[in-house]
Amino acid sequence: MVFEGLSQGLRNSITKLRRAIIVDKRVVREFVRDIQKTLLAADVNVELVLKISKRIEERGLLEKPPGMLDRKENLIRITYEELVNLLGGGERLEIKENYKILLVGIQGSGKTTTVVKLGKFLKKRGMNPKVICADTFRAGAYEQLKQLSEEANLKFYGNPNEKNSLKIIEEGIRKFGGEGPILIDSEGRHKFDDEMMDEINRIYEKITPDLTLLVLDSTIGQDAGEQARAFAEKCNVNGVILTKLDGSAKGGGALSACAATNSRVYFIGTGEHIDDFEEFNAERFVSRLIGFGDLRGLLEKAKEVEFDEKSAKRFMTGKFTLEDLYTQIEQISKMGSLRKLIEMLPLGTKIPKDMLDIQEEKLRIFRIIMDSMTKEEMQNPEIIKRSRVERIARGSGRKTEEVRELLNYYKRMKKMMKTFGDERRLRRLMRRFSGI
Ligand SMILES: Nc1nc2c(ncn2[C@@H]2O[C@H](COP(=O)(O)OP(=O)(O)OP(=O)(O)O)[C@@H](O)[C@H]2O)c(=O)[nH]1
Ligand SMILES: [Mg+2]
Repeated sequence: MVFEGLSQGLRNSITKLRRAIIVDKRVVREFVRDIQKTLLAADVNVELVLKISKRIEERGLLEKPPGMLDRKENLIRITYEELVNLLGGGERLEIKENYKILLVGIQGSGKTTTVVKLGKFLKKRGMNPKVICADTFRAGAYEQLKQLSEEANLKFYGNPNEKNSLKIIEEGIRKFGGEGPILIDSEGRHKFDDEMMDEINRIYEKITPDLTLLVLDSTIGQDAGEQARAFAEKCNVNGVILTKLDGSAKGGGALSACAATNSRVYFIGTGEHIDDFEEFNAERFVSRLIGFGDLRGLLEKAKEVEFDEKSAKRFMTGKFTLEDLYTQIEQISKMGSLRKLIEMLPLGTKIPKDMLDIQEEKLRIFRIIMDSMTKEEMQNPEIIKRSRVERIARGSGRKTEEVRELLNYYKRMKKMMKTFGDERRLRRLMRRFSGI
């Protein structure tokens, strides 16, 4: 698997963290130190490692966990977010049917292979990509691309007798009639030099590609950043394709260095075969490193408690009816316990203990009782006097005492809501619930 070391290191740190009994400064620091070691081993630049570990530590110690997360889980969430940032976010590259796409890069970086991989990828997406060989420099370039294109079932154009690459491209575009994304393989040079850049620029000006993608060999590690920057200065690079991530222990270095120089990596090559290619998305990638199943549950949990603003407002301004109580009980049963909900409110401690400990079973009974009430009773519980209590008890098959218990519970809840129902607190509460 690609990035075995990085993935294993991260997973080990998380397992260790999960075993800790409490999350204090010491535990957070140790966790961060573990992450540092893992990132350094994956060739991530020291400065970047220090920056990200500082952020994880600060946020881990300061931030209140959103939603239903505990502090450990929140630390994992923060680590995930910071790693996604480190590796370059999660944007997708838009490729349209009529695009001309030029691939550039130094010799041996994997351009020719990648042209075909990208072509096959787009074909799987239902497009009809065409390939042009504009490399007139490398002996055998024409044959190599022609053969690979046949293997991938892609239409191909090239001319081994023509030395002018621009002429070949123009002829190819004419032949394909501007239909389907056209992928153009360009020539590499021995090293990154001005002559090659001028050549690329010359082609660029004439054919005005819709996208110019830089192919970078990830085995150069952190130097990928420098190379990406140099190319970006000379020509209009729209994004990066990182190759050879399979054979490299330096993938983390290459990926993070690209992100640090604002060169977005959109695709990665993960092997010699034409199917060893995938779209790169930092969010998905980091999820996979950490263990996707684990993380998805955790991120969902962070968002789980989302009250709709309107009902929260009513709830906090004292306009609290049995209908609101009903919704609230539904929320609670979704979340497990009232205590958990209340603990997340900024005023949890003010609530009498016996109200927190109300049993789920009791809430279930309350719900059954309310199902026997009329809409009017739900909206104006004050009208529920003795005869109505008896009718509701009969209708719901419960005791009259239980109906009274519900009404008492409702009154206490309403009173309590009123006491902390000012706007500022409400806003704070809303922020807390939306996890911002
Ligand atoms: N393991 C691995 N090998 C790759 C990958 N991408 C390309 N290669 C290999 O890298 C070598 C060079 O690939 P090419 O596609 O010919 O590179 P190029 O940039 O077109 O080279 P020039 O045309 O000479 O500039 C070939 O042996 C490919 O099989 C990859 O993702 N993983
Ligand atoms: Mg080539």
